[in-house]
Amino acid sequence: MKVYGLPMSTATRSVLTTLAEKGQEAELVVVDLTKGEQKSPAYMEHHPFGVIPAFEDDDGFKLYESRAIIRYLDRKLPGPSLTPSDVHAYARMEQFISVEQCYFSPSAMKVIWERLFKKVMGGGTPDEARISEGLQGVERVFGIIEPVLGKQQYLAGDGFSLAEVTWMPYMDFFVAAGGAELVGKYPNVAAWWERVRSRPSWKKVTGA
Ligand SMILES: N[C@@H](CCC(=O)N[C@@H](CS)C(=O)NCC(=O)O)C(=O)O
Repeated sequence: MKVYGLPMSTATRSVLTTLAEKGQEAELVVVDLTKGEQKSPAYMEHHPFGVIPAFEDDDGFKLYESRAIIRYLDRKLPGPSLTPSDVHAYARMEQFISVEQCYFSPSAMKVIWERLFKKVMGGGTPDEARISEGLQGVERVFGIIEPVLGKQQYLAGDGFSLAEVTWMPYMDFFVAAGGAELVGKYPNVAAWWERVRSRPSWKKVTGA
């Protein structure tokens, strides 16, 4: 199996975390975003939208979009299932993957981009209005998941699932971008984050 991406990329990290949870390895083919390699014709054979990650299975099957790749890997590979069998827990998992994609990550990324990535990419000084917009969005999301995580250990129920896999990369960068104080205001979210970030899979992926 081959994963085309970068170890620091959020979406690549979801794929690598899924592989680690399943106890599997893939070859990581580095696509250097700083050199614009994601837009090269050779890479766009793997991902027509020119972003990372992309995946290629041993039988030549190609797939792009991290959330599709993680569902495929979970379904196909041996190892513990990251998709609940209970129909309600399954629906909750899908709900919280959607919450991550539609509400959490877009807000968290405003803070992450302005405070962490903008400088590295030579994009100028942080835009405080955008940061505050991002923080408000994250606060709204945390306010919604706080009571959920007061009743259960994980987003879908009592087991770690693909929902966590999609949230973890953005949570990690959000905390690194000064979001720890906000996380600390939500005790159940903070306890959940401690629980998931201490997993061996996450340590392996982040080198922590
Ligand atoms: N929806 C895509 C998003 C992929 C994405 O935005 N990747 C970023 C890195 S995490 C990227 O390649 N950015 C470079 C670019 O936009 O040119 C997925 O989940 O796979």
